[in-house]
Amino acid sequence: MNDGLVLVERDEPIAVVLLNRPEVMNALNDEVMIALVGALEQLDRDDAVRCVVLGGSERAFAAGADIAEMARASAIDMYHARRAERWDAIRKLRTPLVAAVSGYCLGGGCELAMACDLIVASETAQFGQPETGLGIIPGAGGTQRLTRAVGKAKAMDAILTGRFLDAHEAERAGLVARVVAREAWLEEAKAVALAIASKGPVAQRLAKEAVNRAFESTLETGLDFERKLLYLAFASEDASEGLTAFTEKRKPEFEGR
Ligand code: CO8
Repeated sequence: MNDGLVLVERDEPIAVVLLNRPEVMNALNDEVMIALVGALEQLDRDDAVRCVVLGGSERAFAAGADIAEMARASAIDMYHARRAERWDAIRKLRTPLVAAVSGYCLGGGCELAMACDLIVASETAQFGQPETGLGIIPGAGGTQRLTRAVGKAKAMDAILTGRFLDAHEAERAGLVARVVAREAWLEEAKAVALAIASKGPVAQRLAKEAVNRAFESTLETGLDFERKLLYLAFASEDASEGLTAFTEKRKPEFEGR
């Protein structure tokens, strides 16, 4: 059980997971991360859930790792806390993950949003990696994922000066997929999740894997990987159903097989 630190609502074919530590702007302490990863892994194993929305509150997606917790920690405490394993677990999820970001999305919060497959941001969203102001650096992918998303110039600006990117700048820079109205941040993210959930589930998982591989391989290796996953997709019942349904001018009924 997670003591309400993470709220999970299943509304098949999607599920919504909300961080719930409002008194500290959803700061990510160990308890929250354990509860979050547990909830996400459970949903990931559930075939009825085809896309997950991960959000915070209107005021903050998450204002970073818990600074009070880190202030008490030694380097060896950090090492023993096995935090990296939790972040690796998020990276290994197969189910598409949509970050619904409203308000502050900072430090580990920004890293968490970037660990999702795409970000839907309220016009109120503020993205930042302010760690150097605390005398540390991003440690859950901020220097790597932000740089890949927005390029060196903007990443250096954000990480070295601590400047926040608002939702529109983040969208222009390639960090955010869509900017939506303040009051619609969660509903729009759910609509995106439903659109994702309406496609072939096996194909969605393979496509996610293929896109992520683009960051870790040469073009030739990536193209080869994509082709192999396409052949794998052809072996699925979903592919037979999707292709046949088109020729029969009807909506496909995917089973995720
Ligand atoms: N950790 C703990 N508590 C926090 C955090 C945080 N990250 N952010 C906000 N809070 C708390 C505040 O202390 C305050 O508590 P209290 O009411 O008891 O004083 C409450 O939330 C409300 O915050 P503010 O009063 O500061 O609200 P403001 O509206 O004035 O400011 C800000 C909002 C701008 C978000 C401000 O709170 C802020 O700057 N927060 C810190 C942002 C930050 O530096 N984040 C980076 C943290 S470091 C990090 O994330 C490293 C990741 C490494 C991951 C490694 C994994 C292996």
